[in-house]
Amino acid sequence: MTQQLNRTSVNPESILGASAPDRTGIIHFGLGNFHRAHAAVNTALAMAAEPGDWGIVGIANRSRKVTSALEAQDGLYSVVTLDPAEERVDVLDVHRRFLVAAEDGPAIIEAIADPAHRIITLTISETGYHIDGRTGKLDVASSDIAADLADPEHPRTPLGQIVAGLRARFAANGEPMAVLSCDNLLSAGNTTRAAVTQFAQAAGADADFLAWMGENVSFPNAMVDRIVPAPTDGTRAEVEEALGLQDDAPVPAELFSMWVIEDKFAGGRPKWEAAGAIFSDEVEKYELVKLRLLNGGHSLIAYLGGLDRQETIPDSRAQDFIADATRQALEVDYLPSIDLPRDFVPAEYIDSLFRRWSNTVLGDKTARVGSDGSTKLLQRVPIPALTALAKGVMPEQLALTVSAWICCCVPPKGFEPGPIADAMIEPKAEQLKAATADAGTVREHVEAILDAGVFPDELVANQAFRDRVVEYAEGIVTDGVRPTAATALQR
Ligand code: CS2
Repeated sequence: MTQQLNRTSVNPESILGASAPDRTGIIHFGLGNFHRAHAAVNTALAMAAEPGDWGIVGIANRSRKVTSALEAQDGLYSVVTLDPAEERVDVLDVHRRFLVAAEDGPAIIEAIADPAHRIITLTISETGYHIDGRTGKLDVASSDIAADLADPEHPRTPLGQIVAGLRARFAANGEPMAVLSCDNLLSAGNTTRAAVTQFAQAAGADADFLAWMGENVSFPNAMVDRIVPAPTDGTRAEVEEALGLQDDAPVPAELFSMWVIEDKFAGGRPKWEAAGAIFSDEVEKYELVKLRLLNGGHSLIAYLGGLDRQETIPDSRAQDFIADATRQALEVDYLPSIDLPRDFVPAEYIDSLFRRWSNTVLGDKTARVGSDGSTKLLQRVPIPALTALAKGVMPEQLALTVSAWICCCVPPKGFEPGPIADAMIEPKAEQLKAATADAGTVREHVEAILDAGVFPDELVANQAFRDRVVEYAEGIVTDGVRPTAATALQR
């Protein structure tokens, strides 16, 4: 029988970075694949370069599945780097304790109050911030947030737990702290600060606490980037082949990794630059480049690919009609909306994206990228679309992105988008299905979705844009995705 990966079975030479000291300095919300292949790797490497008390307390959202697997392996797991030119397996040893947000509220609040902890990092996905698409503010009516606001001392959401934890910290010692979002958000730090502050205000926090938070809790902006698919049986097999060990929590990832961070850490930080992270005063520009070109392009590839029944992103991107639509989306619709960082060469960046999207060894799934569309598109589409519309230009590929998302994830009655689209998870599916219950035609269906509060009013009030989204959805339903994409391309 193959031995389990743990501290005694693994060869120390395959451990990435030095083993962290037992003391923890970072509390991380969202123990998913992305965190484990990105910030965790950077932290392990940073500690190898400069030892420090930066072990991580890892908090899973709901289930004990990952935390139990990691606990059984002394917190160790492997990252399998899958690149056409290189494949490698590294073992990470940087998490020191595991909790589950839905169940361990008191322990999480206590951990945030503990002055040993100086940074909170977040990968809770766009959905975890509960942003109201219409107003851009915290959606206090969403059921999870409303439940936490009704009982703010026993919160179950990351936002509620951060606020309760910071209030306890203020009361206990008032030590400074940084809250670092590692999600694909516009101005990630500012957005997180706004969500945390709005939650605190709605929960009745007093002015002294809010003033302390304003001065002592920093929210650095950051751009994060690494394509990390969900693990498969193949990932486990790679680990077993490379290490001769069984790993029940491995993570596959591409070779590319990038992290651009604003250097605003009120309580100190690991030497992340030793791992390749870039500290920059142009973070917001990098965030836009990545959010619009990579993530915006990714969404279009996923929805066109889903409708074309392509299982993976490289298979989708290999279809000429998808590559052409994506290139036009990037060059014509997204690029003009971005104030570029110094020395940034868009053509090189776009070429590198097409290379990364072609990684067949990685085999990223179309359904992964297509999931959570309502909350992802809110970050990617509205501002560039409004920027183009203000110049009198119709952002054809952005309209097509929205139409293709609707056809995949909340399909009009009688339209079968196929198994790939069916596998995409849409967090607002119930709400959107209810909103479209009375729709008879594709136009009525699409308009009901546009009016359901996913996007800002200013965008959905634009009649020309609405008409285009309707037209492309009608085209997809009647003629199919390929002729419809051809129409959009020729305009
Ligand atoms: C993707 C991202 O899920 C998505 O929509 O665009 O997960 C993407 O793979 C990462 O942001 C890459 O850094």
